[in-house]
This record gives sequence, C-alpha cells and structure tokens, in this order.
Amino acid sequence: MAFNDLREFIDAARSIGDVKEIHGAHWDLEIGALTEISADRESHPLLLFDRIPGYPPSYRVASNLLNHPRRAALAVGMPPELSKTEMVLRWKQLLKDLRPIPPKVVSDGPLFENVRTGPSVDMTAFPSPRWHELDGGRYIGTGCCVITADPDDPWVNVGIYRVQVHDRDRLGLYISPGHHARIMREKYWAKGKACPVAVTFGQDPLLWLTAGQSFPYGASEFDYAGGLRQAPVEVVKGERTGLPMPAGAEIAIEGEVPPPQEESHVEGPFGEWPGYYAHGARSEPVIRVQTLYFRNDPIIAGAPPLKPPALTLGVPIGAAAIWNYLEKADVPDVRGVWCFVGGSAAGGGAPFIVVSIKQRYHGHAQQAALAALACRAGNYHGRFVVVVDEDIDPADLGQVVWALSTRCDPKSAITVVDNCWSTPLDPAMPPDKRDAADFTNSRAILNACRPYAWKDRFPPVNAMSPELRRKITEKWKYHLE
Ligand SMILES: Cc1cc2nc3c(=O)[nH]c(=O)nc-3n(C[C@H](O)[C@H](O)[C@H](O)COP(=O)(O)O)c2cc1C
Ligand SMILES: [Mn+2]
Repeated sequence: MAFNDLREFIDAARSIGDVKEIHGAHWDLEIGALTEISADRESHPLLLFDRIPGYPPSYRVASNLLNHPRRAALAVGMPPELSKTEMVLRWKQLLKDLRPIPPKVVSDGPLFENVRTGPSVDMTAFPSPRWHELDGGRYIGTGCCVITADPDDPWVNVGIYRVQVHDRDRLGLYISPGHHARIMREKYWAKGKACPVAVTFGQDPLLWLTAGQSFPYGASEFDYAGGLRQAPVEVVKGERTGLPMPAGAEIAIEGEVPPPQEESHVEGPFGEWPGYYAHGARSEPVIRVQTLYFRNDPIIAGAPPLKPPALTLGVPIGAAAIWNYLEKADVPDVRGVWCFVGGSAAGGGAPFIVVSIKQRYHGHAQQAALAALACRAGNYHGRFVVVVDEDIDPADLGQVVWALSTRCDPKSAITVVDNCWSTPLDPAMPPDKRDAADFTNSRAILNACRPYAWKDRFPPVNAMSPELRRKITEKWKYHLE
C-alpha cells in the first residue's frame, strides 16, 4: 500500500483512530507546545491544526506524523505493534532488499493548483509555526524535503534540512557539514553560480522518511523511496529549475541559494534533535524563492525535533543500517543493535549505540564496536558504543546499564577514539573548537561483555533458568494472576 501524498496518509491514520484535529491554536508556540504535550501522552495522535488565527481556514499544519512507531509502521506498510527487536529485523531486511525505482515524471499534479512567481511569491502566507520558546523565528520546513542536483554529474538528492521563513521571498536553510546538498551547493558556488533548489513542505511521509536517511553520494533518495513503496514516486518538473518535485506535494518552492558572500542571513536558534539549541543563531545561506506552488487547502508537514527521549522518527533505521554494515564488515554473531537518543535515521546521528554479540574470539567485541563506529550510520554525531553479550537485550536500557555496571571494568574496557565526524549541533562541542570550525569529537567504546579471556570463570547470573520459570509459572499460575 503506497501513499501518494500527505492527505492519503492522514486519512489512513484517521481510519485507525490516530488523528486529532485541533481548531484555533496559534502558530506562535501553541501548535509547538500542543505537539510536544501530545507526544508525551500514551495515545500520541497525529495532530491536524486548522483555523489558525490570522490565516485562511483550511491552511493547515500536521504534526506528530512519524514520531510514533505505530504511524512509522503505517507509512511503510508494516504491522503496527511490533517489538523493538522485530522492528530492527524488519528494517534490516527492508534496507537489504531495497531496489531503487526511479521516479515517474508526470506533466501535471495537484501541486500546480496555485502558482505564484516574482512579486506575488509570499512565503508569509502560510501558518508556519514558531515551535519552541527560544526559536529565533518561524520554520515552514521541518517535515520538508530539500531537492538539489549535482552540477557535474546529474543526479538528484533529497534531504531533510530545516527551513526558516525570513520574509516573503527569502528562506533560511541550515545544512550540516558533510550532508549532500551542502556538497552540491559548494560545487555550484565554486563555479561562481547560485545553487538551484526545490523544497516541498508536505508530501508522502515515506519520501520524507527516506530523505532523512543517508544513502551514498550519487544515490537518489527518490529512487529509494520508490523502492520502499514498491512504485515510482510521481514527480512534476519545476518550471524554473527542472528539478523534480512530488506531484502531490502540499506546498513547494523553486529558487536558488547564492554564495554566502553574496547573500546570507541570521538563521536560528532552533531547538535541535539532541535536545538543545547548540548551533545558536548564525549567518547561514538563504534561498531566494522564485516560484511558489501550493495545493488548495495546503497542509504544512511539521516535525519539530523534541527533547529526547521523545523520538523524531519512530523507526530504528539507524540500528538496522549499522547491523547490516556489521555483517558487511564480517563481524560474526551479532544478535541485536539498538540506538538510544537519535538513530532513527541511517546517518542522522547516533550518539548511543548498543551492539549485542555472542563472543567468539579475543577482540571480537572491540571489532564490533570499531565497525559500528566506522560506518556512516554509526559515525556521524556519535559518542558512545556499548557492546554487550547475547543475553542482554540491546533495546532494554535497564539491561544495558546492568551489563555496564557488572561486566565493564572502566580502566581496561573503555577505549577512546578521537577526531571523529561530529557537527555544530553537538551540544558538548567546546567553544574554541566551534569557533575554529573543528567539528570533530571523541568516542568511547564501552566493552560491557564478560571479559573474553576469563569468561568461563565469570560468575553465573542468579536469575532463574527459562525452564524453571516455565515450570513454576505453570504450577503456580493461579497465584500469579
Ligand atoms: C526530522 C529531521 C530533521 C533534520 N534536520 C536537519 C537539518 O536541519 N539540517 C541537516 O543538515 N540535517 C538534518 N537532518 C538530518 C539529515 O536529513 C540526514 O542526515 C540525511 O541523511 C541527510 O541527507 P543527505 O545524506 O542526502 O545529505 C534532519 C533529519 C530529520 C529526520
Ligand atoms: Mn543523499
């Protein structure tokens, strides 16, 4: 089952009782606060905001789209109530089997219902929220897809990079170092040209989910989204840039990003996914909007980062991608992988990775940790890699802490690796490194496995055996109910 646009997805969520409509909430903090409060609740519905003060009725904002595992499963057609381990295994297989399907170009689509160019472009016409109290402005782009092409080698990238509204035809765009659109725009700038860009603000959540994943440079997220939905994404070509945009997008723009020395603007601060405002307010490139497209009754897809442990995306793709890489790197007997704080995107940042292995030889645990650290999904914005034995469920924080507390000797079982790929969003980046634009940090490998050399002399665990549990539960079942 593939969704063609955001509306079809919202309808599907509604049909499983997962949508709450809220009328009258203000774009300034109320939508953001309601999103945060709702995400804390057990029910955690998708929120659809309408009748936003100061805007035409039916100019809407949808939030809490994929930050609950139930709706992330819906987006990709998985059963809604899987255990964490099952989810990782399913995603692992999905990523392995993923065969790219290129998008299909169509000549028309609902996106073209309204077209504005030149002086009639007005980005302030939409109810873009100010999400968090210390945000420096209004963000139309949180649940957005930023579409760019390589000037030398024609392929199209789609990434999630935040977009702030500066004024009628100027938007702010924040892209972290190393991300593909940043590499592309630098290539244009090196040629003395502005970088053409298209951005959609509301689309099939599966495309958006794919845009938040790291695929190799040269591989289009459009093709991978097609592979995941098992049907091509239908796109229209932008009149100005020729860039493809999903035909059913809610709102889209075409424009250009000039070299920063030609024009830039203060961007941020913005409440970021690690739970801080680390990047602060800085001068960043802008998008000069040339053409604006929107559907009748447009819906902005809102996905503000919320302070962990709240999720940005309710999917363990980072863990699944790390596990696939461990297999490629020939690390045997991996029994599970999980990421706490982040890890919902392969390459979107994984500061706390846990790998569970059945130890086979000396140094096996260290090999697993180094491989997890080395792959793109585990390298960017990392901090800790914990390796545990096979009796520990890596997704159960209590078990992981118990293993660390009882099997890890800090002096001998912790290794620090320095000069790794971090980001300005790292809240613990020291001010001097930040000022020097040295966005690297160190990592700690915590080996919480029984020491391999004397593992057979490690004391046994005092919990009952599964057989005894079964026997006693059966015999005493009336007392245990
Ligand atoms: C909800 C969400 C918001 C994100 N916001 C940003 C952002 O503002 N800037 C950024 O550089 N990366 C952001 N990311 C991470 C990138 O989208 C992610 O690393 C992706 O792999 C980048 O695509 P690329 O590999 O094609 O550059 C965000 C990810 C998610 C899931
Ligand atoms: Mn990419």
